[in-house]
Amino acid sequence: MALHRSYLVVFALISTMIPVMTLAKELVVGDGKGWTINFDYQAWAQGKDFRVGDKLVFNYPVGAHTVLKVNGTGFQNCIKPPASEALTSGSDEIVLATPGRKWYICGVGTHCETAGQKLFITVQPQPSSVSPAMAPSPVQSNMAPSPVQSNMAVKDTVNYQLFFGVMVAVVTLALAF
Ligand SMILES: *[C@@H]1O[C@H](CO)[C@@H](O)[C@H](O)[C@H]1NC(C)=O
Ligand SMILES: [Cu+2]
Repeated sequence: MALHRSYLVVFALISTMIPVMTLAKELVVGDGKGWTINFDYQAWAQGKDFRVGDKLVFNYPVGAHTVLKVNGTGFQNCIKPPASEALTSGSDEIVLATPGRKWYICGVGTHCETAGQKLFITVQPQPSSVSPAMAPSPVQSNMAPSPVQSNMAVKDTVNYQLFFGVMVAVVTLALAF
């Protein structure tokens, strides 16, 4: 019985962590194809949910490609920043730290211009219900209602996940003792 109980306690602890664990995910750019030429990265990004805290992984043979973060103009016209800014490890990881539009291009040859090796994504904010200090405070202003509304919806979802995890934990602990 003691062993059985400790299993339940572990399960309860894991349950409370599930919502936190689902908050960040790893996205392999191009999936199995990786970071390469003649691949439609806009189609790949289509419908995917990019959130602050998520991680992009660019996989490619070392030397074949690089990853450069650029702005919208750089993306449009394939303007390469200095080579010293390039990621070159062949398994480059980028944690999406801020919301908004992000652009990445390859710095090798004319891969960006002629082979479409460029990625554009929009990162959504990831409101955290764990640290209320980070949540947007209700401000009485003339802000457009739509972004506020969508933020609230995301926050509600996260709150629900956390609530569900805590409920499972409480019920499990109640059964254990
Ligand atoms: C975009 O980046 C280029 C350099 O790659 C820079 O010259 C330009 O000023 C930047 N544009 C904006 C709007 O920041
Ligand atoms: Cu390339």
